[in-house]
Amino acid sequence: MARRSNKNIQAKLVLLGDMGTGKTSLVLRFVKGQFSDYQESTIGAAFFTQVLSLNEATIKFDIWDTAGQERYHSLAPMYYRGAAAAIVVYDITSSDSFERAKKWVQELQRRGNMNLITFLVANKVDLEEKREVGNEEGELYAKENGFSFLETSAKTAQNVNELFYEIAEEGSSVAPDDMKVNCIHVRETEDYAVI
Ligand SMILES: Nc1nc2c(ncn2[C@@H]2O[C@H](COP(=O)(O)OP(=O)(O)O)[C@@H](O)[C@H]2O)c(=O)[nH]1
Ligand SMILES: [Mg+2]
Repeated sequence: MARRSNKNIQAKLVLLGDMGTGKTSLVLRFVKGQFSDYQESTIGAAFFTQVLSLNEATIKFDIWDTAGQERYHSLAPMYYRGAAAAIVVYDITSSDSFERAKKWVQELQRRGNMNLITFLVANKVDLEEKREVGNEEGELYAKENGFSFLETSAKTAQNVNELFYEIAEEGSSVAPDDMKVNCIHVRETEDYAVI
């Protein structure tokens, strides 16, 4: 029986959510293993890449970290259109940021691609004493809307690698077999399949 060769997959990933929820911090924790209490606000959007190796595939993430301010809202479709995965982030110490995350979830459901791998992420769990949004509240909302859910801390690194590994696992499982999935191009092994 022919052995399936190791797959190379390229996946566009977008982070959405209110300003200050920790989107940039999550990306920097994942890409560089760093955290700063004085992270500068993102202007427009920032771009990062990171490669993850799984047993069955190597995934290159093209990560678009958006700014989150309302004035950049009209640019968002440019980032989530054609994306393989979207992470909607809120801050557990801010109910407002949870409300804003719900708006992003609704927007993705209306306008995102049907096969988008979607995560609702409750960040800053290290600030338990300031929590305004309960774990169950986030989890239930995610479940009702077909999103995966994780609580994270960019500060302590809790669940940050897990988040990206889960996305990579999901991405690699859809990449080879379902050619109908939007934006997948499986090419020769040296190239990356774009999902
Ligand atoms: N305590 C704590 N602070 C965080 C965490 N993630 C981000 N921050 C802080 O929250 C602020 C906003 O983070 P930033 O990554 O710029 O948010 P963004 O606007 O969503 O990109 C910064 O001061 C970060 O240091 C976290 O997990 N825990
Ligand atoms: Mg930012």
